Amino acid sequence: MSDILSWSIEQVDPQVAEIIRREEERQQNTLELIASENHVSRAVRAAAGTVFTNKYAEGYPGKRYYGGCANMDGVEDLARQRACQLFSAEHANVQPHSGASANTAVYLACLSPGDTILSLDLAHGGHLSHGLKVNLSGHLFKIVPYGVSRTDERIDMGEVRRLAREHRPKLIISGFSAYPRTLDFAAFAEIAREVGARHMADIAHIAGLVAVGLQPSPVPHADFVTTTTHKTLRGPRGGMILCREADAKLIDRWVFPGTQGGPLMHIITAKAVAFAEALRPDFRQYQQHILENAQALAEALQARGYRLVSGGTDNHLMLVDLRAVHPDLPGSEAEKWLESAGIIVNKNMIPFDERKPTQTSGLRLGTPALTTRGLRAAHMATVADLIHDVLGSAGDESALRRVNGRVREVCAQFPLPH
Ligand code: DSN
Repeated sequence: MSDILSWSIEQVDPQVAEIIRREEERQQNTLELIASENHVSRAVRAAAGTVFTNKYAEGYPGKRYYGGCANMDGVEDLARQRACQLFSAEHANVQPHSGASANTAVYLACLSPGDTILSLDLAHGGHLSHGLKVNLSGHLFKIVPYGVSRTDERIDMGEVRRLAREHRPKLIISGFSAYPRTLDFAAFAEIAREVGARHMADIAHIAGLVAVGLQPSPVPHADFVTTTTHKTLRGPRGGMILCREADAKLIDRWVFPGTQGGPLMHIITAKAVAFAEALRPDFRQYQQHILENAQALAEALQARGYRLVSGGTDNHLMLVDLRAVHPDLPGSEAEKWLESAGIIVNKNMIPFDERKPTQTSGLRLGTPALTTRGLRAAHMATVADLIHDVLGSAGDESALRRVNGRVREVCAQFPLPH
């Protein structure tokens, strides 16, 4: 056996080893407020680094295209069963490589090119895989967007119904990438039934909250439920589809061979472990803390003069309209200043934004990752102060350095779980 096979990353590739070391240090020393990110447990990370990466397993448990798949079947069955238990679903496909892949498989399962999809406007919190022109969804299908109302910045179900009646979509999507309010999945389902459309709920952001019952579940209402596994659910980076038994074969076929080849079995192994973690009682407590932290952070920011889109949040994320406090500061600039101080966020369009998507008037903030590292509601005033000080710094380097010192103190107080 060649020696290199047992070398460490440091020995084989010092350059990559050094970048990994820097990334570990970055994650340890920054406050992660990107609403779609999280820090996985040691067990999930270990599972993703197992020998399951070596194996091809096209097909599904009991029906594989290659030999040697007994353990692949074992772990994929566990992942599927646990996913079904977690979400009270009839069928789970755990093979999608990502949320976008999961969505694509659903589109191809129930639409033909040229068919109409009704989905939340990207500029109002929708996701690129729900119909962006340069994404497969917008390229293959006709997209009719619904938005939030100007008055309360919430999705207006009357408007969704009106658009559905007018455009007769084949698929209605409920779900978002940046929307702070609870969705009425039953109302979406009722509209879909009325116009003869199928209904897909994309719960990528709120999956963890849904799993423990702190956000309503679309599973009883939607034909297809898609999600990623790495946001509030705190598993490895990947996707999943839940559906009824009646659609199981169709969905499975459109994941493999329809849109994917060999499944990433090491990631499916890590999904199984993450689902085991999510089935434990302490996961509900974790989700409860995410919500409490989001409420506390929202209130602390409002107390410092910031306007939140729709006036607050029901979930793990909030959209900060910077204009109330800093009318001349675009989100793009704010994001950079915050990063220099060790606070990681993303710029985000706010509904009816007058700035370009590359600039924006808003920031999206979320609490799943801070909650994982142990911050609680009482610490959110400090986080709001740090953000407020950066945004009021005019980008002054010494002010940003000072905030960074305080950020590092908080990070040291709440080390990452591994
Ligand atoms: N990029 C993810 C998000 O931030 O919401 C969605 O894919």
